[in-house]
Amino acid sequence: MPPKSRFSVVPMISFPATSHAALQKWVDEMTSLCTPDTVEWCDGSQAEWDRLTSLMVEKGTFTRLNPALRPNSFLARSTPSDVARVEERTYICSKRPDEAGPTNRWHEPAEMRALLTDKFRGSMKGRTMYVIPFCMGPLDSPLAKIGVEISDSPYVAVSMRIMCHMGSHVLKRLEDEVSGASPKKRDGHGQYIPCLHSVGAPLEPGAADTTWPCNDDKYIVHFPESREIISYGSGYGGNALLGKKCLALRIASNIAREHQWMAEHMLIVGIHAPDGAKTYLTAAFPSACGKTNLAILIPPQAYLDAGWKTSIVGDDIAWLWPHADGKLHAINPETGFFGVAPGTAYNTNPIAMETMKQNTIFTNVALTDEGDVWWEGMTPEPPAHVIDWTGRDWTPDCGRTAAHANARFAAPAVQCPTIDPEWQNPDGVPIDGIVFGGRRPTTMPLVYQAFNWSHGVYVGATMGSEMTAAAAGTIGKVRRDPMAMLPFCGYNMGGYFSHWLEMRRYLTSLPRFFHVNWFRKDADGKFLWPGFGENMRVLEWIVKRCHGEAAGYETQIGWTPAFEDFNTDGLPGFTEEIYDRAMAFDRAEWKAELVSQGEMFIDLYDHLPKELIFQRELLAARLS
Ligand code: GTP
Ligand code: SPV
Ligand code: MN
Repeated sequence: MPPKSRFSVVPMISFPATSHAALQKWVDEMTSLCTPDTVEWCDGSQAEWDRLTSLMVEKGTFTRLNPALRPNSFLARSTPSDVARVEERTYICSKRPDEAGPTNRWHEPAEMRALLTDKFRGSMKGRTMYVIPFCMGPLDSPLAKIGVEISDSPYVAVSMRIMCHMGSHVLKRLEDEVSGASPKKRDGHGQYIPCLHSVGAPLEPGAADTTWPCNDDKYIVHFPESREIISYGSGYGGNALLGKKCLALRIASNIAREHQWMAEHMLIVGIHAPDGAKTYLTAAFPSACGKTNLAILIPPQAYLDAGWKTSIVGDDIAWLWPHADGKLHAINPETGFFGVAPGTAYNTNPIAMETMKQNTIFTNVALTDEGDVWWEGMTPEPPAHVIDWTGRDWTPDCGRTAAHANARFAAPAVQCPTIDPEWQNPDGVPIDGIVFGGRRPTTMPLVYQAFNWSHGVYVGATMGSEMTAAAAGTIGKVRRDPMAMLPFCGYNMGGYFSHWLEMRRYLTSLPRFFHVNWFRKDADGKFLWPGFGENMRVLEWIVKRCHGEAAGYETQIGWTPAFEDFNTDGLPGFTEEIYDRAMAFDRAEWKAELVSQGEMFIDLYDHLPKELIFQRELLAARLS
C-alpha cells in the first residue's frame, strides 16, 4: 500500500447542484469513486437532447437518420455481446436468500457491494458522468417514484428522456418535497431511489473510444431492502435504463407488497364500445409475446364501422392499487415505448409505425441507402441493399438478418395516435379485466375466463410460454413465467402469489380474469387464429363478460364463449370448424399441463400459498 498523501486524492466536487443534501452527498461520493472527467446534471431540455445526440453522432455511437424521412431520429448499433437483458447476470441482494427465492439469483449484499465498489472504482475515467433525475409515473400520482440515475452513457441519458419524466422539473419536485414547498402527493415524499450505472469502460488519456463501450463482465444488481440499483457493464435496454425493469418492476414489486399495491409486467388498454362505455383491461404476456401489439390494436373494419375504438395507456408496465372507489386503478409508470422492431409493419402495427415517425431512437436495426431504418417484416419486399445492425453491407441473399431479433425502437408515447386521454391521470384508470397469456402452440384455447379471483391468480401463476429468442433455454419448450414476472419479480415468487391473493381484500369491485392464446397452431404449424387487429373479437367478449353482458359456458378449465356468442362478422374464412380447433379442450394435453405445472409447484413449494395447491387439485378433479 502506498502511503496516504493528503493531496493525492482530489475528488472532483463541483459547487452543490442541488439543495437535496443527501442526493448531493451521494453524487459527490460516486464522483470520487468513479472519477469521471466531468459531471453533468441532466435538465431534460431540448437543447440538452440536441447537444447529446450531436455528440454521439460525432463519436459514431449514433447515426442521424435522414431528417426528411425520420426527423430528429437516430440509429445506434450496439456491440454484438450487448443486445438484450442478461438474466443470468441479474441479482437480488436481500439479506436472506429465502427472500429472493428460487426464481432469482441471490447474492449476499455486503459482499456484492464490496465487489461492485471495486468494479466502479475509476470506472468512469475519461468519461462524463450524467446525473439523471427521473420520475416513474405522473409526478402527482400517489404511486409515483422518483429515482436518480448516475450513468456514464449519453445513450442512457437521451433514452431516459423518452422513457420517463426526466430533468429539472423532477429534481425541483424532490427538492420541494424536502423543503416543504410541495404538498405530500406521492408515497415516499422527499425520497429518491439511487440507480448507479456504468458501462464499465474507463478511457485512458488519449485512448480511442469504441462506438458502444461496455464490459463483458456484467452485473445488474438490486438491493430490495435499501431500495438501490447498481448496474455495471451493459448499455442496453432494461440493463441500463434503470427506471424500467430494475426500478418499476424489481424494486417496485418489493415496495408494492409492503404497501398493498402491485407492480406488474402488463399493458393497459382502453376499449370504447359503440354505446360510449369505456372499459380498461390490463394484460400480462411474457417479453416479445405481443403486449405492445395488443395495446395499440386497430379493430377490424366491421368494428370500426360499428363504433368500437381502442386506446393505449401503457405497453409494458402497470402499477395497480386499490382506489378509494373500491376498484383496482392502474397507471403506466413510463412515458415511452421500448418496442421490438422486427415484425412491426404498417399492415399489422400501423399505430406503432406512426408513433416512431420522429424523435425516435432505434437500436440494432438496419440502415437503408436513403438514410432510413429497416428490419425483417417491415415491408413485404426487402430493400436491395442496407447496412445491417453490425455495420456491414447486407443484401437479401447474404444469409444473415439485417436487424437483430431484439432490435428495438424507443419512441415517445405522446406521439401515439391512439394514446388514451387519461394516460397521465395521477388517479390512474379503473381496471375491469386482467388478461394472462403466452405463446402456446398447443393446449391453451383462444380464450377462457377464470371462475373467480383465486382461480384467476392460479391461471396467472401457472402461465407459460413457448421459448423464443428473448428467453434463454430450449426453443420450443414451455417455460413457466408466472404473471410474465419470472425475470422481474424482486422477491420470493411464492410470496408474490400470496400478495396477489391478498389484494382481493382491499377491493369491493373485482376485476374479472381471463387467459388468451393468439399462438395456437394447426398440425401443419400454421396459426389457427389470425391475431393482431382481429384480437378485438376476443376483447369484445372479455369486455362484455366484465359487465355481465355476454354468454359463456362452463368448461373444466373456465368459462368460454360458444361460437354463436363470438363475433365473426367480416371474418368469413373463420368457420365454426376452425373456431372449435382454436378453442379445443384436449384432455391429454391438459393432463400433461398439470404435470408440467407441478414441476414449478415443487420448485416453489416452501412459500407456495395453499390456495394455489387447492386450485390445482380442483382442476385435476374437473379433468378426471
Ligand atoms: P416486451 O417489450 O419484450 O415486453 O414484449 P411485448 O410483449 O411488448 O412484445 P411485442 O408486442 O413487441 O411482441 C411482438 C411479437 O409478437 C412479434 O413477433 C409479433 O409478430 C408477435 N405478435 C404480436 N401480436 C400477435 C398476434 O396477435 N398473433 C401473432 N401470431 N403474433 C403476434
Ligand atoms: C422485456 O424484455 O420485457 C422488455 C425489454 O420490455 S427490456 O426493457 O430490455 O427489458
Ligand atoms: Mn417487457
